[in-house]
Amino acid sequence: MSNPEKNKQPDTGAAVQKQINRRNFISFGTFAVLGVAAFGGWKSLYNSAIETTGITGGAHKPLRRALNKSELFFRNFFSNNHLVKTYPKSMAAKKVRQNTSIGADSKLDADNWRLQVKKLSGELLAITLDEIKALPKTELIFDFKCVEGWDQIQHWGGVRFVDFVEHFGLQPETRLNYVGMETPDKGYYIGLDMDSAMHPQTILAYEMNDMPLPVGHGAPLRLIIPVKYGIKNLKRIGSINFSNHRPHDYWAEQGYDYYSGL
Ligand SMILES: Nc1nc2c(c(=O)[nH]1)N[C@H]1C(S)=C(S)[C@@H](COP(=O)(O)O)O[C@H]1N2
Ligand SMILES: [Mo]
Repeated sequence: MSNPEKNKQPDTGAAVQKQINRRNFISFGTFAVLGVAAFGGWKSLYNSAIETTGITGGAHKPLRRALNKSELFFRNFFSNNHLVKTYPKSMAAKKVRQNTSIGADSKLDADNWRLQVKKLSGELLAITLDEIKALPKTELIFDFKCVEGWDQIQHWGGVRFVDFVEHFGLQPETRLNYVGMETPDKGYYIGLDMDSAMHPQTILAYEMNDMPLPVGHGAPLRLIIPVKYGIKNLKRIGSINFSNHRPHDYWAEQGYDYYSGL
């Protein structure tokens, strides 16, 4: 059998060199073009406006746009039918980890505590803990996650936020895009997208391990929202408000992701 390759005239040295030169020229050219494009991209990002600090922490505008896009992406994927994994009670930690208590470390005035809710009508509700405890109780055992890198299976009890909303006639308020919550002294505050607040596993908790909530864990009432990192699980809730613009958020102001979803 004859091999056509074998019969081919070998290339002359000059022809090979010419081909190498041509390839070098093309690959160097491509490299140079990509390099200029990358530098241009970096430079326009570098020169782009820095967001005013406030709600989000001073990111360059194009980066913030990308972050907002990814937030929308996750929100679209996020569905209230997706439940966070739960565990048997026996797996819940007996020694529950405690983290910072900004806005919740002064002495608690339990007798005068009221949950203030601002309605769209302008009416201000002042709800007592007994009124909240009278609503159906939901228990939740899930893996609580802090952005600092730890997690722990914990057992909480309280009223589902959806049940709370329904009981106090806050349906019109939930047509807005955001919920804001603050400690009574306004030292710590969080903003939540409405879908996450209305998730069936979001609870206003007044119990931990079947006992009244200890002060260090947010007595008399704290938020437990398993679709978010710990930073959004506000301890010692003083007030709740609803709006179409993002409520201010303590850690977002420090540059953390506003959505902070899991
Ligand atoms: N009022 C208030 N709520 C807060 C915080 C805080 O500093 N102040 N820290 C948050 C953070 S970062 C975490 S991880 C959890 C910790 O809750 P724990 O102390 O019950 O473990 O509370 C969140 N809620
Ligand atoms: Mo945290």
